[in-house]
This record gives sequence, structure tokens and C-alpha cells, in this order.
Amino acid sequence: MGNQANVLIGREKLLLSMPGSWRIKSKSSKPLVAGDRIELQRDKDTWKMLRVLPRENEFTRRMPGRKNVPQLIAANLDQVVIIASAENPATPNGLIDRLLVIAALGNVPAVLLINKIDLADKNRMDYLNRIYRNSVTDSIMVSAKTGENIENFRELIKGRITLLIGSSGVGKSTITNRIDPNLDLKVGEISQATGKGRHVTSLAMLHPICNDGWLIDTPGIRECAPWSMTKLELQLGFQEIFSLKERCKFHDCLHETEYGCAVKSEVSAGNIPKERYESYLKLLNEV
Ligand SMILES: Nc1nc2c(ncn2[C@@H]2O[C@H](COP(=O)(O)OP(=O)(O)OP(=O)(O)O)[C@@H](O)[C@H]2O)c(=O)[nH]1
Ligand SMILES: [Mg+2]
Ligand SMILES: [Zn+2]
Repeated sequence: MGNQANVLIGREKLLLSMPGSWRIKSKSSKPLVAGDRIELQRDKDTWKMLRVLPRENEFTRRMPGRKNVPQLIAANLDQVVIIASAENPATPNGLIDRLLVIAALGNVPAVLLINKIDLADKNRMDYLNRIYRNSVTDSIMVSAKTGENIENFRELIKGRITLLIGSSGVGKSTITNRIDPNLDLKVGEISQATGKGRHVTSLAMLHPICNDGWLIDTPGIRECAPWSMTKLELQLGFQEIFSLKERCKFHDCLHETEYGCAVKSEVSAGNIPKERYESYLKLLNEV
């Protein structure tokens, strides 16, 4: 899109030019992301962008293939809905865990949505429910194909700005189309050979929804790491671990090998899923 950006004025979408200086100022990163609020000046029939208002929160990952470069995906969000697919392709837990960390660090409330429940058996659903029950404030299981539970999703996004995130092929665009068929977003096939999606959506874009609310559909993510955090901050993305930290003997306990760690006892007792704890340790090692 180069120097232009789609700007919503009310519910009307206009393609406006960005001031040249914005691009020079931020060579490596994009000067504008989905969800940004812009101060505009009207000059008869044309609008001029004056400035980007300060961001209230943001969803930022590490730029793939780069070490210390952030990649801002969206800003000013009421929530992020992390979309995982129960089957075809089954989303790895590790990806869900990373996305939960990114949401927590950027101060964005996160909801977990499991799609394609029409393809999953009861064991798989019980498993996902057991692992994530205490990790998220809200979770929802739907089928964009059959429409099961989609009305609950519609309620969830009503009047809110929602970022949809997840790997390619999980059904982000299909869900968005279900909610508002007028959008008619392009949807892809899952490759029979690799079982993966094909990166159909190529741009993060904010769509006003016909009844009420806004959805940001995004391109599928392949890799994903939080871009900057301390070891202590990592816990913010693991609510079930974070909520126990007062009970550990040391206030700066990282729940690794420390003496008197409440988290480790809860894992041994089976009250924290082992998968989540191991995922936590893995990320701790990467910090
Ligand atoms: N069985 C089943 N298939 C689904 C469901 N939701 C989506 N699909 C299929 O999954 C494939 C990928 O869907 P998309 O909506 O393009 O996925 P996406 O997440 O937008 O993918 P990218 O844009 O590449 O990131 C399509 O063939 C959809 O028809 C579902 O609930 N059940
Ligand atoms: Mg898509
Ligand atoms: Zn501890």
C-alpha cells in the first residue's frame, strides 16, 4: 500500500496519503498499524493526517528472523482472540502459549478461541479445556463451518475492537466472514501435502462489522516470539503460575529450581498442567 492507508471516519473507509515524513522517521517499522487512531484535519473535501495518537496498548511480536526488532501488529485493542484450530491443522500448544505471553506484555486482554470443533473428537476437546481452563479469562469453542457457537462469538465481539491472531489455515477469515458475510474475505485451502494453511490473508486490516464492532483479520503467523521482556515478566502470560507467586518462599522465584516453590508443588500435585509448566520453562530459557 506504500504511502497510503485505509482510514475509517465513522464507518466510512477512505484511502488517505500518509505524510512523507512519517515514513522517513520509521524506516524499519511501519508508521501506522491496524487500530491506530489518527488526528485528521479537514480541508474542504480532503483529509490530512496530522499525527498518530498515543497507543493505549499494543500487540507486538519480535520481527521474524531479527533479534531485537519489534514488529507491531495492532494497537488500541479491547481484546485479542487467539484462534487455534482443534484439527487440520491442530495448533501446537506452544504457539498458543507464546501468543498469551505477547498479549499479556502488551496489556491486551486475551480470549482463546478453538475453531473447527466439527473435526475434533471429545478427547481432544477435553484435553484443550483441561490445559487452558485456568490460563485465560475466557475461552470459546466454535465451528466456523457449521456455525456452532458462532452466536456466542458474536456476543463476545459486540461493540469491541478485536484482533484475530493465529497461524495460517486456522480459520480467521472464515470466522470473520461468518460474522459479516458482506466482507467476503478470501479464504484458503489447507494443503493436503503439508496439512498447513497457505497464507491467504496478506495484510492486517480493521473491518467494521455490520451489527456492531470491529474485527482485525491478520495474515497467519509462522513464528512468534515476544520481543522484549524480563524473566519475571514472562509469568504474566501464565496466569495459573502468576497467581501462585505469593505462595513461593522467594518473592522473585522463577519457579525453576528454587527451594520452597509453590508452583512446582502444584505441578507435581497435578493442579497445573505439566504441558503449561514445561512451556513456561522453555520460554524462560529463551529470555
Ligand atoms: N472443517 C472446518 N473447516 C474450516 C473451519 N473454519 C475454516 N475452515 C477451513 O479452513 C481453511 C482455512 O481457512 P481461512 O479462513 O482461510 O484461514 P485463515 O486463518 O484466514 O488463514 P490465513 O489467511 O492464511 O492466515 C478453509 O478451507 C476453510 O474452509 C471449521 O470450523 N471447520
Ligand atoms: Mg485469512
Ligand atoms: Zn516458585
